[in-house]
Amino acid sequence: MVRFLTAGESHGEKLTGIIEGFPANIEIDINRVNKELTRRQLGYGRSARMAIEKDEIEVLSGLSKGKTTGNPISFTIKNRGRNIPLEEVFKPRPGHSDLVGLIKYNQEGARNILERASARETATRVGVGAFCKEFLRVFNIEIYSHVISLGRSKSEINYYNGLRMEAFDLVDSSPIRTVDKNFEKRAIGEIEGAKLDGNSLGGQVELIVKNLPLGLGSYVNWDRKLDGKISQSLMGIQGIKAVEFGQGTRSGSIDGASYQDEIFYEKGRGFLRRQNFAGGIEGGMSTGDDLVIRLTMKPIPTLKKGLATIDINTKQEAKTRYERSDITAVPACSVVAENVVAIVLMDEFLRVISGDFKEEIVERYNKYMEYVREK
Ligand code: EPS
Repeated sequence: MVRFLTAGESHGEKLTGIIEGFPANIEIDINRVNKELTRRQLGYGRSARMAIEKDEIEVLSGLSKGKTTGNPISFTIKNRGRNIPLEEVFKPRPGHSDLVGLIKYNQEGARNILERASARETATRVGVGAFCKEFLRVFNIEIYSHVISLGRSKSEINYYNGLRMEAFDLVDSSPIRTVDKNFEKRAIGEIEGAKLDGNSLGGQVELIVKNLPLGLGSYVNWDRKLDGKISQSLMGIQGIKAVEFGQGTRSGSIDGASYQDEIFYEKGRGFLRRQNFAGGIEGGMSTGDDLVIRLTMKPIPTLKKGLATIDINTKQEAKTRYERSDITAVPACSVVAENVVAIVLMDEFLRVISGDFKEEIVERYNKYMEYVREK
């Protein structure tokens, strides 16, 4: 339904995104799209590169008078931080794509590999996702994210423990994207420590999606399951090592009677659950409850203190080279995750409630929601 492609290199001239399958007549607020790009650039512990970049969309096609036309949307984002000497890289960094990439593509060094493997590319995917968020807004579908652990520091507050959605207004102004001030202080301390040590940190992000209609995805074949599709999009973010839904990895240690979200019915409200351990997905389909997703990012592989590697020309032991890097990108990953999930949700929405232009989709959505309520 919705296809997209990104192109561009971390220190190339521009990044490019193309989206196809976007219905016509959807209002696009470019300021809001650009705000997503700015949100991705924030966060404590990012590199000096973020002070150089000021990511902004330049739309080349697909919009007219602030609305989509049904034509493919194409846009670019300028790379301002491209004027550094781009030396060839002969000492591959463990944990990055350097070594495997240069062998796989038969390159003399890792430069061409890291230019594309870089998480700079996520600026483009956030651009694509930001357009999709504009579509989801029409149906009141909201995507929230916050950081729930960073390094060894863990937040006391998560979806299953004390989170109040009203508090989310504060997440964007927190340097590590949390409402838990105590955790924020500990995490910043840990980032400072890693900085002094020339080290880096990973962490965990929690995503919550509100007002998703029941029935996106399907159980009928493995490749139509909503959780599978969301997982692939999240695993596609650089550095992600785990994705889980609802109680996720804790599910195996909760007994069956406590674990299942039992079914109740109230006149006027329809079917309902009193807990949401499944995280809003049963049988690969959205239940209509909140979608609850967690993802884990490994620590950044570019370290000031260096790591053991081998010079690919001399085959001698060496230390990795360092210019600049993020100490952590977990807060940025939180924003990236919101936007890549928006792409999948829009696509899956259109598979259930389709249409070529806004007005017909809205009409079909209203009918579908009425059917679900009355079933
Ligand atoms: C990245 C390395 C750093 C990060 C970059 C991702 O860039 P540079 O090599 O220019 O210092 O800042 O992230 C971004 C530029 C961005 O926009 O997120 C890497 O190797 O993955």
